[in-house]
Amino acid sequence: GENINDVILNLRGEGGITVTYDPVILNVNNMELKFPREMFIDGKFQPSSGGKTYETINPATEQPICSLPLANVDDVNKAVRAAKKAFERGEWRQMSARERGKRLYKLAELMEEHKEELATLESIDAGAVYTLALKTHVGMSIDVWRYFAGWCDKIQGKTIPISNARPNKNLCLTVREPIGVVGLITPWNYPLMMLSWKMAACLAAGNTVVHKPAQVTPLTALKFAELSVLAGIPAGVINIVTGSGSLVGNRLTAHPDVRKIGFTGSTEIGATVMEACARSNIKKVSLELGGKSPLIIFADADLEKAVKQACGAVFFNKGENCIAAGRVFIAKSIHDDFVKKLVAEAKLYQIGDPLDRSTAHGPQNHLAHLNKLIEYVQKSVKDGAKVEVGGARLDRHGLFFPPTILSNVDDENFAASEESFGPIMCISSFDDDDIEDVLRRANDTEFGLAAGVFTKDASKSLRVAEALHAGTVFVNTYQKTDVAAPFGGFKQSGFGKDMGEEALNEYLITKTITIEY
Ligand code: TAP
Repeated sequence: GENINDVILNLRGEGGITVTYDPVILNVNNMELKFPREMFIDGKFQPSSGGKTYETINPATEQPICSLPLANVDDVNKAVRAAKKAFERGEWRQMSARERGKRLYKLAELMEEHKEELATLESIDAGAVYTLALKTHVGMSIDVWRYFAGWCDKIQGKTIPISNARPNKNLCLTVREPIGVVGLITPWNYPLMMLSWKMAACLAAGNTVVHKPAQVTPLTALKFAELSVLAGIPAGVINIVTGSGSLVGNRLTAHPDVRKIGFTGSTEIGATVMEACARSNIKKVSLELGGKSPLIIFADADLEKAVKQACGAVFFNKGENCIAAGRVFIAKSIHDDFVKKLVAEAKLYQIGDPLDRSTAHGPQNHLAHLNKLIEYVQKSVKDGAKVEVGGARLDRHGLFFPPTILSNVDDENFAASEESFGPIMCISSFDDDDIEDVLRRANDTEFGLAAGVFTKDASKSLRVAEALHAGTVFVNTYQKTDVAAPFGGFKQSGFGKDMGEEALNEYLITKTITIEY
């Protein structure tokens, strides 16, 4: 094209590394934003071999941002071949674990240097509020790369005392090895962060990867690919294939040379993914799936704090949040007053252009999702819920849906069990003195991602935390995840952890070596 631009950056002390691509150049958010518009295979940005493209839309303006390759099966095969070659014969496997860690640190540093661009991209592509994108979408992504960069040279096996084959002796040891080519499939709610949670652990363990970002939010993954070249990650180690789940995702899960799938998305697609992994070649798989996380507010809670945190627990990132509190249980004695306070708090969220520094609540991610939210409220009202605030699309340009509160959501209501994945609080009340009953209702879900409780009674909080069947339980806080703490669901919220030391296990295999001497 005419606007071919060579973006060149010199690695400190390591000479120049060049990455070449035909960029989209936008003047947005008081900066000139340059980013790749092609997918990334074997170290090169390239179109789909079939020539097909699709457009990604800015949800704040409903205008297309740029067109991108719609990959086909051949493209996926090519990416897997590149990843396989990089795994079996490339520099990546030969370099020391410490050197691998250095490159991942460098990558984190480059992400830090480019964080305003990454956050701006997340804002225009996913509708993320810019200030939140800086702190969470991009900030936590950088943290997770640093965290796992530090793990590279600390992945160790054991020496194990086994029975000797007398008169000889035996030495038994274990080696923790990478699995091989890993396929990563991620959703649209935190595009860069979901990539990072998985890929950082995956690469720290020494694997190579083919990643399929969500079709509606591919841009930060491509900018990330550019930075990975500058960080010295060898060609073929990271491949990003843009396209649909039914084609690209499906081919990845079925591919005979892919040995592990890390998936985040819905429970329904998760089941399809697990089945394809089983049928194709018994791939290892980890699944971070849907949630309907209960939050219990007891009458003895710090109510001012509980109001703020309950709103945050539901409305954070416009509710497009896997651990969003999907059901809020409020003690009867405080219910009416507490709901009033929640409504007042929900009305404070400043709705608007996600790039505006005073905005707290941006547009929903894409149109199909927004339409599901409208339907969700209608169904729930039909089942007896009362709309306390919000509930309908805003009459303005862009995909805006306000913080919404539904009360009187009884156990049979559609909204008591279905995830909305949007800014919709579903409130039920419970008898102050019947802890067993509210626990039974909180656990009466097929999901088990997160849960929360607010009470000043320390022993009650511990008893409740113990009884709640969820992978993450928050006490007198919510939404407090950290890159060093394992994260993942129970029941149909999936299995396998992201983050923390445990995440490494998802991307390692253990070899036992027994020696006689
Ligand atoms: P899904 O529809 O499940 O999509 C997730 C990813 O899977 C997308 O990249 C999608 O591609 C791809 N996909 C679709 N069909 C596939 C197939 N047959 N084989 C392989 N991949 C396929 O979920 P979503 O709507 O994007 O995300 C919302 C859901 O994700 C919610 O349920 C939410 O709770 C869950 N979620 C969970 C977590 C954690 S950590 N547990 C975090 C975030 C989100 P397309 O781009 O074509 O759709």
